[in-house]
Amino acid sequence: MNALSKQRCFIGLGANLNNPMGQLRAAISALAGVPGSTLGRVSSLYGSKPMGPQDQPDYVNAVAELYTELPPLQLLDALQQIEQQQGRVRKDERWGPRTLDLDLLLYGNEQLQCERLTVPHYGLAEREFVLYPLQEIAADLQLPDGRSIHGLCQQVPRCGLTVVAQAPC
Ligand code: A4P
Ligand code: MG
Repeated sequence: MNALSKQRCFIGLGANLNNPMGQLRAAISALAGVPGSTLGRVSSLYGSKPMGPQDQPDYVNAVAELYTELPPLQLLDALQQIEQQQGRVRKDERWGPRTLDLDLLLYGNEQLQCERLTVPHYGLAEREFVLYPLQEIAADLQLPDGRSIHGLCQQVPRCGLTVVAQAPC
């Protein structure tokens, strides 16, 4: 399979435990090593207020572009393996603190729904900590349903989102 047949994907990164900026930097290095894949642009690192329970530290978020020949579930496996390598413990509390969360935001222009995977990611269009980093690295992007990243950013306030480290980190 040649480079032209790779799918353009976007991965959302988030962390709020155990040196979150270091977690994101390590995860970006790990993404560069995913088999059959090439890392593209990486956004700045953004500080964000926690969505969900408020009694947890602020998050650091970013978005990375990845060109891959892996099919969607194999890419999800690779992302979950990186989460595990960086000490991710899945707890029952929804939206609780974590060392590293990797969400598959977009897989080409595909819309996928199965037990393990929903793409586009269900929270993409509402989350400032996803939309603004995505806009930074893909300003002309359109979602599979035709909505533009530019239009979505106009609808979602920044809610205190700030750049804490410039790209590439
Ligand atoms: N899954 C389905 N679709 C996807 C997808 N597109 N990408 C499944 C990744 N995984 C997907 O995920 C649960 C299951 O979702 C996976 O096993 C996979 O098969 P998880 O990572 O184990 O659980 P989670 O992340 O705790 O749940 P959830 O609902 O995905 O949480 P989110 O949406 O990831 O939100 N506040 C700030 N400021 N920044 C953040 O990054 N993140 C969260 C977690 C909460 N608050 C936050 C942030
Ligand atoms: Mg997640």
